[in-house]
Amino acid sequence: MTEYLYKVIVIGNHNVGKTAFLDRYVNNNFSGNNYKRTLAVDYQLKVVQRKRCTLRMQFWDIAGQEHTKVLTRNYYNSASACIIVFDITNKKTYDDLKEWKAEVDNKLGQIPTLILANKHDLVDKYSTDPREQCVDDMELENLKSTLNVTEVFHVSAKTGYQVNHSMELLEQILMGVTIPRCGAPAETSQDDRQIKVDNVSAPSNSSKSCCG
Ligand SMILES: Nc1nc2c(ncn2[C@@H]2O[C@H](COP(=O)(O)OP(=O)(O)O)[C@@H](O)[C@H]2O)c(=O)[nH]1
Ligand SMILES: [Mg+2]
Repeated sequence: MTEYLYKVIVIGNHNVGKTAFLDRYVNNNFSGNNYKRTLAVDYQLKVVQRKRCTLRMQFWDIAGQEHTKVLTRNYYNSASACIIVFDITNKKTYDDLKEWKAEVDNKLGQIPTLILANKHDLVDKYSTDPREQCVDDMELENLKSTLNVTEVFHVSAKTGYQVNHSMELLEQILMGVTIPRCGAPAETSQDDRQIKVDNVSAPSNSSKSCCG
């Protein structure tokens, strides 16, 4: 059974829910206000079993304070994909998205990137006390072209809303099932970014699934 290891960086301002989102996806857990401030970088590993291979995704979760915005090249090195998280109720975290994206482009060039508008539960129309959404859905949709990202999702780490759905797209991108809008793996050095754990040859073309 072939195993593939991918590095995925998770960035965005402090307090938007990066650690909580990963906790929901990897452990199906949400710890409310008990998340400790991420100090530098935390790691989470998600293993997905497919018919013919195992996909290991190593998530690099950063602190995200303003002063850590300019991260070292080491943090970005050989990342296969990127997730940028913001808080749908906090305009500043939305406005800062373009800086985060520019930082990724600057360090890595175009790689598949998902934007997650987290804390959807707070603006959900079914919420008893809904808060205002800091950006409308049309503008969010436009981010795909204005920031040149692969996809944008509303998510909630708290309720789990669209967490698995958004991460299924990431899994498909990493396995080469879906050719992302930008940074097509076959054209960039995806093979360098895809660390194969056993000695079976790597798929040569990312437009086909490596895992079947
Ligand atoms: N209501 C709500 N709160 C959330 C959600 N995700 C995270 N939080 C809260 O937001 C705060 C910051 O979360 P954390 O994951 O530490 O943010 P990080 O600094 O980006 O890693 C915590 O109090 C979480 O409980 C969410 O989807 N909904
Ligand atoms: Mg954190």
